Amino acid sequence: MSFEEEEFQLFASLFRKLDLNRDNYIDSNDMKRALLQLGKRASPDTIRDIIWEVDKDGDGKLSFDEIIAIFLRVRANPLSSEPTRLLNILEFLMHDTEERGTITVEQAILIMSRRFSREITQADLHHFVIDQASTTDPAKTRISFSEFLRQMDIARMLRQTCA
Ligand SMILES: [Ca+2]
Ligand SMILES: [Ca+2]
Repeated sequence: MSFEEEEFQLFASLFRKLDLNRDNYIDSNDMKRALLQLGKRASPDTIRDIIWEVDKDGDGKLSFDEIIAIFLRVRANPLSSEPTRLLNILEFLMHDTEERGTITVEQAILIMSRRFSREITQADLHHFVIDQASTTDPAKTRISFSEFLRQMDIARMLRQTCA
């Protein structure tokens, strides 16, 4: 499993950014705001669930260590049934540095390649909803979080059929 220094730094700085009340935890409020940046209005139950899935010590909030732990578990075994809702949110936000609620197709491809330890080739791109990506510049075409989630599902299926 690879965990690149650059990713670790990005995670650390995103964690600091999301931790609005600076208590070194991501709690429901922090998560609510993160989701709003993605254009998602989640119910309190949904937010609690997303946290609960990876809240190892059960205190209802996420420490940096708990987040890194789930990241490493998913990276080690990307096709397992480990929860990925939180990671999808965080990895998207890591690249949405201007807080626009979108990332570029190129960034999405990078996330998918890292998640599934598989290079997403130009030939794969036609499987994705982003048909225009193969014809326009992937560095300039931007996608929403919902679109990103759809593509992560497709990338996972592609990986499964090749595994
Ligand atoms: Ca906090
Ligand atoms: Ca916790």
